[in-house]
Amino acid sequence: MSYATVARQAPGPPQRRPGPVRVAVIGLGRMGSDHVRRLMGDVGGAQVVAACDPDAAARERHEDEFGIATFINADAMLDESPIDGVIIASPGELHVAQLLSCLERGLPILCEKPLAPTISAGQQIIDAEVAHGRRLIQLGFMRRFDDELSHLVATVHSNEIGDPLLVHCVHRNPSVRPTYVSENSLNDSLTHEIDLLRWLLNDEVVGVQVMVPRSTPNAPHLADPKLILLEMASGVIADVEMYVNAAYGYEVRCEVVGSEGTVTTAVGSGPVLRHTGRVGQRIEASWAERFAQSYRREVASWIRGIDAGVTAGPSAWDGLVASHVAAAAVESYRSGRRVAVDALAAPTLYRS
Ligand code: ISE
Repeated sequence: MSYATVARQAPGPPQRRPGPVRVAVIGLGRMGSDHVRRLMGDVGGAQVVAACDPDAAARERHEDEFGIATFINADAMLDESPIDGVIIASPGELHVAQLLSCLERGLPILCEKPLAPTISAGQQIIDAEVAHGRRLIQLGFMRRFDDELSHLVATVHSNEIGDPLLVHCVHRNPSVRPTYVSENSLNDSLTHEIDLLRWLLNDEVVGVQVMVPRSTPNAPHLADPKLILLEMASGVIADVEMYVNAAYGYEVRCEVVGSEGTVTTAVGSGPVLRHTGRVGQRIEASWAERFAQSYRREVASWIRGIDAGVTAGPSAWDGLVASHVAAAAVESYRSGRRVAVDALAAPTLYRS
């Protein structure tokens, strides 16, 4: 399903009062705080009116800097605040209860990945949204709003390179948090590539195999890097290098090999410098920097959707499928074997 897919409208959304879209943010860690800043800054037409987080210092910082009402508890915030939409940026294991609370109240939600910590929990969310009758959840796969990747996808969709045959992906982080475990590069980071492949190829993953080469001394407790082979239903094969302690910077690259040509995302950004016998370009230091514009567009499009009474962008279903494939990747990593990925049947609500 493409990110431009608009939800089936049944029944219509409640009428919104005129004025800026009033947003509540659940979770004031790095992601939540960045969203507050974006909404109070250059994303127009919105205002963060409430936020919640168990951490007192985070609440105080946001009260002082932005003058927003803060709460410890998400349900208390949802009960007491006049809001038009909610951003969920809390740890993944809290998403189910928070998403269900928002769905019960009929509130549009922008939820950071993962949708839920387990597939059965994710299915609960899908069931609740389907029972509601119209989409309310946009999942935070911000790459779908990235210029560079959108051009690559548009080139493939325009058939300019013929039939896609192979895809090569690179996903490198300079380093990761100390609590990161080996599986996280699959059940967290790799979900971006899984979603990219589904968007790019309009196709589903049917098999996955994770290979682990010699590991980097930069993180001796982790199996890092990893090489992941993803087989698509059409026969296209994608390889993904996941390397989360690459040290030098943050990089996401993709090349599609087609029957009539190839298309590749640009390397680095900004001007190309030639100096002292070298040629070079800047590499971003983090995902927040690399995808800053994508996050802005993602949030701006979500706000426009609330204004227009539609939910578009990557769906809860996209989130569930990405987690389902990622779970198969974890199984392959642990067993050392190729794992077949069962097809999931999308409810009508999510079919374009
Ligand atoms: C990390 O897991 C994320 O969630 C970020 O969205 C992504 O850009 C980063 O590369 C991942 O490692």
